[in-house]
Amino acid sequence: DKIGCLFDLDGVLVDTAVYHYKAWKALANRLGFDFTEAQNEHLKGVNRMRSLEMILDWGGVSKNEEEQLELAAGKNEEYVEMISKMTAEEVLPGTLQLLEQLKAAGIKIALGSASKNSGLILERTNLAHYFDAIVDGNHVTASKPDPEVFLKGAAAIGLEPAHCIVFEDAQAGVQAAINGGMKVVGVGQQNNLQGANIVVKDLSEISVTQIIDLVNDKV
Ligand code: G16
Ligand code: MG
Repeated sequence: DKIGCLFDLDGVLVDTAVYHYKAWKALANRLGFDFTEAQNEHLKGVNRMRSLEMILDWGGVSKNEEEQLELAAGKNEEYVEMISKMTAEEVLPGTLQLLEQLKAAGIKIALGSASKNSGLILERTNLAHYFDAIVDGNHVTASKPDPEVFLKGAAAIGLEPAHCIVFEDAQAGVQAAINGGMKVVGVGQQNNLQGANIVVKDLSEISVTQIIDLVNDKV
């Protein structure tokens, strides 16, 4: 049977968390409070407006909806300026090899990201051509751990969720995959990836054979 791979973007294929962090920190500082890297961890996989709400909450600052939209737009402008300078060298270890091997094996590849900037990031890092489908923050309404982004990804490549495997670096994303009835490879550290079927440090640690076995329940 055909199988498909659904990739999260930030933290799995590239590390954009550092750019999100810089832009959010600048916003917090303008509002008169600080924002730490530990707090930034909690924003991984969380969409833009929800991230802003959490940051304002941590800073004890309240803003109305119009002000929130303006703040989010300002942060995004700064973030886009940074990611516009990204290069293919920022692709995380093992990514190209795995994507090449999946293509060669006839396995479908889709993106399942919360980001509304995924198109720009994939173009800048030369990854766009590997994808049979892209589902990102522009196509979904519910944030991870809701499975919407991955269910739409599976549908876009014409496969049942049970025939798909998700690659995620965030707990909310692992949960989204489980909620959608998919297998999950956690990328990063075990303690942030509860419920993942396998955890790897990066994509260099997983092979196409392991992926096929996992989807076929041989692991
Ligand atoms: C990414 C990041 C999140 C970010 C979200 C929305 O998700 O992990 O920190 O808040 O996208 O990004 P944007 O502001 O560009 O729409 P993922 O799902 O790729 O890990
Ligand atoms: Mg992520």
